[in-house]
Amino acid sequence: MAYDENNIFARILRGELPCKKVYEDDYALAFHDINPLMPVHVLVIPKGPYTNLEEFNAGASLQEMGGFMKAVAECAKLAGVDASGYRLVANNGADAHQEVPHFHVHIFGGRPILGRMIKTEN
Ligand code: DGP
Repeated sequence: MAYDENNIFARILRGELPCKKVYEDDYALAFHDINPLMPVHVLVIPKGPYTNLEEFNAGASLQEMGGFMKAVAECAKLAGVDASGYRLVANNGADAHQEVPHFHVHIFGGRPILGRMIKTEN
């Protein structure tokens, strides 16, 4: 799939749309989700133009990939959930209902998550 240069996260990266920034470095930008589902709900996005994990895996250097994971860990620390725990989610592709076509990881935390892994229908 061709990367959509005008997706919302691309526009946030270019500074065309505002965000509540949590963290930024050479590899990643992190900001609060506009529609938080938990007390802590942070989105971490790589800076490169990758629609999903497949494109990230195919196109990003190991430095970019490693830098991105380091940023996720740093954001959990900055959000104050590194000790209490948190859940990482990456909705990847149509079956996972990925809405924004720029690869991203959700950090959910700030209270105990009800239940364990969600068992979906069938
Ligand atoms: P998903 O692609 O399904 O993993 O979810 C995308 C998430 O992005 C969703 O939780 C809402 C969030 N989101 C959508 N538009 C914006 C926006 O303009 N600003 C921020 N901060 N979050 C957004």
